[in-house]
Amino acid sequence: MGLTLTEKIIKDHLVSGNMTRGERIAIHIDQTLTQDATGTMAYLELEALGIDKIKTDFSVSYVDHNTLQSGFENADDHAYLRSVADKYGILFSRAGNGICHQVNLERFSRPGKTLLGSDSHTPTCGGAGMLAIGSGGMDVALAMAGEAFSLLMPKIVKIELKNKLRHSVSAKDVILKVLEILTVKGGVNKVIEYCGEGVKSLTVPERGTICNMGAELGATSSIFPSDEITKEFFLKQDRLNDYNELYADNDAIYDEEYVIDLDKIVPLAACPHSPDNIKPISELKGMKVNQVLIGSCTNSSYYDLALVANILKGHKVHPDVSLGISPGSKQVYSMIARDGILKTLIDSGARILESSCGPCIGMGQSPQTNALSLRTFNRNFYGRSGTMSANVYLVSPIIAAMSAIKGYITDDIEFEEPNCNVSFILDDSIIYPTYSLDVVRGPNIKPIPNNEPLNKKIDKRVCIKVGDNITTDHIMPAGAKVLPYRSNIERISDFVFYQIDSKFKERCLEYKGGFIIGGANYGQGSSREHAALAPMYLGIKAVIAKSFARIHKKNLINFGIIPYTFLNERDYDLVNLGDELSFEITNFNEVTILNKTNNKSFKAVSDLSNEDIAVIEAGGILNYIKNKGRD
Ligand code: MIC
Ligand code: SF4
Repeated sequence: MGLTLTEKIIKDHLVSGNMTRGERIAIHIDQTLTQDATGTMAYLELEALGIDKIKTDFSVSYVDHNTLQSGFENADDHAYLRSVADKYGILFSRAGNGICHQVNLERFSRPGKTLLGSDSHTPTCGGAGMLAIGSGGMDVALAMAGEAFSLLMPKIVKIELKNKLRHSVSAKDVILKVLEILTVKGGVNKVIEYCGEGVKSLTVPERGTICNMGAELGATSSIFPSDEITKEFFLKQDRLNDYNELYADNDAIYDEEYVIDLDKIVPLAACPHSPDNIKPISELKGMKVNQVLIGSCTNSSYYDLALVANILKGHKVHPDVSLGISPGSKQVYSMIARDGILKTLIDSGARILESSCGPCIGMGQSPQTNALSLRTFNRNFYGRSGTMSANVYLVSPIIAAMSAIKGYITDDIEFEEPNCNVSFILDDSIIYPTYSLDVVRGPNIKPIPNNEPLNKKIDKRVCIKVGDNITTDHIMPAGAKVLPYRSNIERISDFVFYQIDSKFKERCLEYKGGFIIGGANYGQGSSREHAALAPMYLGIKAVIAKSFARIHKKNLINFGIIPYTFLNERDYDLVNLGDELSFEITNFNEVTILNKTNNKSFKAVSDLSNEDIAVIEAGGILNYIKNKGRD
């Protein structure tokens, strides 16, 4: 029987379990990546594991998120990351070198290898035939320490691409189309594999765009075959040695199959406040635009910016629009400078930003009150831009550039396809380890708070009840006010849920901890483990939801919070804010919970493995490892 791309890679990396869909497996991780906003925690966890140096082929620590330094905190984080990388043998991509996923795709991706990253958009490297998975920092720390990564053997979805994209339609529209079909819940515990004739017309960065936003489907990963196009990319990156060919077998078996005709795709937008709220641009034409932002790990390649320059050439940005552009990497930045593209962008009146995540994570560039902001990014969650009244639409760089000129949403400016057959500039800012620095710890870098072992008799109150598709941005917001505290859990816990319920922390303190009640797909979005760690710090014992997003569920377990689902979804209606819930755990995977406030009972279930249970009983993975003793 033939194998899919995913199965081929998993087979080569399988440490335990067998490749039956839905079964628990563990795989060997070849490479890891972290970024600064999740990295400080990941490296504090790595330090707590007590190893001498990392055991992966290599690991890279990026600084790209918290580069707006409006106090000492972020700069202290950078210094900590640089020193800890040196101590453990990790490559350090300093601030200015670019956004982790763009740089990793350019410089470190390898077809057929596994990559675990403490960022949900890690699957971007699937554009070069890697099995790249996002996770919490703890899982990345464990992978660096040589532990296998455990996951459910994913279902595998085949998306066959036919024909070619038309002029004015781009890779971004392809993934928006997939989001329209599968929705933000459609990819949970699945890998999306792309194949077919249409794949050949997409460059590696375009494939990267499609895999990147697979995160918005909730998918474990997304992957393209490694073919002649991939080879060409590796040749230009002077990394031909890292290339190998990789295709799925013709008789491979998939769990779901879709065919998308690229020729039929039209320019699309994801409307507020969800990446799967898709409408064609033709329905949005004429809406007045206040801000346009081009960049992020989704759309910041040389090709994207060359395209934008070809549209902006000879035009000025509309007086009512603020256009910001961030190149994805130092490589892209220096190439657009060399080729005159940067000058065209500057001449148009665009504001050129640092090569980092910037506005995508709310680090600056919050739009004006009630703004319509067009972004080439991947997330338009409520409040993520930093302006609660703003409406963010996600579009391709083509639509973004055209609308910046006109001041309203449009798709009808003539432009020529850019010539992207140019040489790459390979001078990156990676610092190689010397194993000689002492770890530098500024005053804002606090130890990871400890959790108590679980008391199996739980009688506590509901601290918050939320609806469907709650993101980790709702739970633990980002932005310039909050991100400086990513290495200080006590301080960051002030902000848990604060944009949707400013009394949450107060209630947790009053009730001495308790429960979160969630709807479907609870914890979608970012991999930030702070969305589990800070609630743990506030005494949350269990989240009872209709269903969970993959990464967040694992993060809850890692920090000793039980992820329960309602056996009957309608029992969600039996619980309200402030209710007192009581249960005793005899069988972890099924409990009867008594709601003492209305005297009604309901069942909650979980699919925890024996190891997950032991981790939760210990009060989290760090206690579990401490108790067990590292081999
Ligand atoms: C994001 O896009 O939300 C982030 C910021 O990159 C996160 C990681 C984080 O919260 O630090 C992600 O996607 O995992
Ligand atoms: Fe950075 Fe935005 Fe990409 Fe997250 S989605 S890694 S914040 S650019």
